[in-house]
Amino acid sequence: STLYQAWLQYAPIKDEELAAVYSRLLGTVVADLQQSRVANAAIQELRNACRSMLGIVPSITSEVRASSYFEVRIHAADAEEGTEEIGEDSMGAGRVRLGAEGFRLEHRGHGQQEKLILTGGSGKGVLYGVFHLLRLLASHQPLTGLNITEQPVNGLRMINQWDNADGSVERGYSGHSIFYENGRFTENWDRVRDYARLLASVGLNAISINNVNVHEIETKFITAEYLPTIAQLADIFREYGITLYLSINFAAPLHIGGVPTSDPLNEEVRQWWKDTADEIYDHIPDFGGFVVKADSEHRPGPFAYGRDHADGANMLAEALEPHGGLVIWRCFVYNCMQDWRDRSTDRARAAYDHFTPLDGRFKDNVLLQIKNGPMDFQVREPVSPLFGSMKETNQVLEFQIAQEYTGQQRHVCYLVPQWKEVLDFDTYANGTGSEVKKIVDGSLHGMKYSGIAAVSNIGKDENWTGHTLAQANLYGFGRLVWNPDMSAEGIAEEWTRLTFGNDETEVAVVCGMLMRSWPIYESYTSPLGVGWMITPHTHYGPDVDGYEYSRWGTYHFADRDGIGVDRTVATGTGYTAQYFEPNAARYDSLEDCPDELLLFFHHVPYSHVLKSGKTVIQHIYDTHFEGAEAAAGLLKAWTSLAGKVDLERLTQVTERLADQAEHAKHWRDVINTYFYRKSGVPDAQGRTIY
Ligand code: BDP
Repeated sequence: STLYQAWLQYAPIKDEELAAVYSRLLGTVVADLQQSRVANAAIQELRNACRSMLGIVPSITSEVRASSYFEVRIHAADAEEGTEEIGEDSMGAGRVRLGAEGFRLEHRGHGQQEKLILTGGSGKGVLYGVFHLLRLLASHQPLTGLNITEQPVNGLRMINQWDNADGSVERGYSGHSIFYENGRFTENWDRVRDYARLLASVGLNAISINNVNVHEIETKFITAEYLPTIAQLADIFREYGITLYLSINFAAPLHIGGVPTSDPLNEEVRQWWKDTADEIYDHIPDFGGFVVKADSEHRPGPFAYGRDHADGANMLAEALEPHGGLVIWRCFVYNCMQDWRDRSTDRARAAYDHFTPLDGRFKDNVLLQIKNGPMDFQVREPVSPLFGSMKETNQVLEFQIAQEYTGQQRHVCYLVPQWKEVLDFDTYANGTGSEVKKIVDGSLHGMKYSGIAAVSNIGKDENWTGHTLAQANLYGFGRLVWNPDMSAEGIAEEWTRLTFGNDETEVAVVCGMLMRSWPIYESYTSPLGVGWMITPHTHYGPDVDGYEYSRWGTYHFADRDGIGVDRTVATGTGYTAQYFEPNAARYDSLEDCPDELLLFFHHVPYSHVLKSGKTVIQHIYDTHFEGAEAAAGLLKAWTSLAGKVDLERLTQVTERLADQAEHAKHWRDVINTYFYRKSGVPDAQGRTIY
């Protein structure tokens, strides 16, 4: 169905002239694929796509017979290293080296004698090149004069599934897991394969298949009982260039290993992990490694034994090292049982306080995975000060595609613009030009391993993501990680064309909706960077004081006089000092702090005047009235597409947008009422607030 096909619709191309040009070029594929399974999967994709878009099935040959053809080859003899020089890059900026994951796509000749040449640095390069070509076809682009070389900017381009063996998905908003059901694997390999295709089509190359909170059954995934099945999964992903990882339970030796402890410095424990790693690699020779959530939100970890995170991570790294495996150690570590009367425990400070003293102590195959912000995937947060602050440690950025705090895929919230702000943020770690994107692509500090990971937003729902428009976030994540310099609009447009077709009105309407959606969501939820104000545990819907007096520590400190968290050095938690200058001074200063983050860093009276010229209280009222109206506007924009979008998707998205419009009013009323009653300040425009 159109829901299921997501952005791989391969809709028939009705423009006959264009279809003829494409068919002439792609009718014959001259291929030298060196038995690469990945490249062969790519060719299979090409054939299926051509059948669907052009009504032809390209023939595959090893020698040139037609006058026009598509030549596909793998260039680098040493594909692993990928050091072969193969020509000018797309910007004409001299010779470039084609890495193993890179490709070059080139059009030569004209008229009846033209050819298209795809060169991959390896089978994976071919795969990415074919998907690139298919994007061009589906968006009806000309191929004449094509001459591009592309390489992924980030090495690790990873998806984290938060799927549990019982079939539930932690923070999943799209139905149950596609991998598990009632404690077993679904063995719906077709669906898994289609997921692999979706991921590969946007260049993702790694997946961890179980929740970071590892429960009883998943703890045993690293044993002979489960490894044969997991090897089958790894095989499916391997065909699409995707490496499989597992989340592990730090206390596994104790729980399933028959060892009386999980102390990372204990010899028996270390040996157990080594033996376990050996066994895993017997089943999955190219196994990626472990994702670890330790000493976080009641998960076990090295702290129980008086050890630190470096001790814990290095023990696992040592076990994986002989096999080339990686340890991806998460930095989401904070005291979730803190006391709001003790400001020194500011949750925002925690990751930096825990990890920076360990810089230089981690083994080479350890990567620290850091959430984009210091809290937890809020609609607006500053960038985590950990980025750039550990110059001798591999760093991976973690985003959340699942919209846990941004409407849970019932509200539309296109997150690529938010992610871009993070990637473009200058940390000043090495002076001007030390953007987060240069830290996580490894270039700033010359790191061996680095990249970007994100929590997936897919499940068993027919359309994968619950809300069809939420597919744009999964698509956008992959594209952005491939090349962080792509624009959010450009990605939105690509996705829209591939997903809904090339009707210009439709493209403009859908892209416009996507681009407005994050600011709209922000405007009717928690204001000025303060975050939260959501229903505890479910994290859906407004509850201003839900976490205010809770030990989980996500406060806004609103009272009758003012609101905001004082994180300054002089009078607050001192969090601002975790940034490099000039960011530290900028955030610390009430005058210089950007409006959108004001309440994250400062506690101010409601009468405080923002840079916008409005008082804080009036800003709250205005944005909430405007936001609710704008949400209704999204519904209106969408319904204007009736007759253009197929009925299935039209109805489905209409329902969600109608829900969102209603829910936005609810948010508006709850937030405005709360602050009106707290502050007693009436709305300057005299609108009704209850
Ligand atoms: C929070 C989620 C929680 C996750 C945790 C994590 O609410 O379910 O387990 O992050 O990242 O956002 O470990």
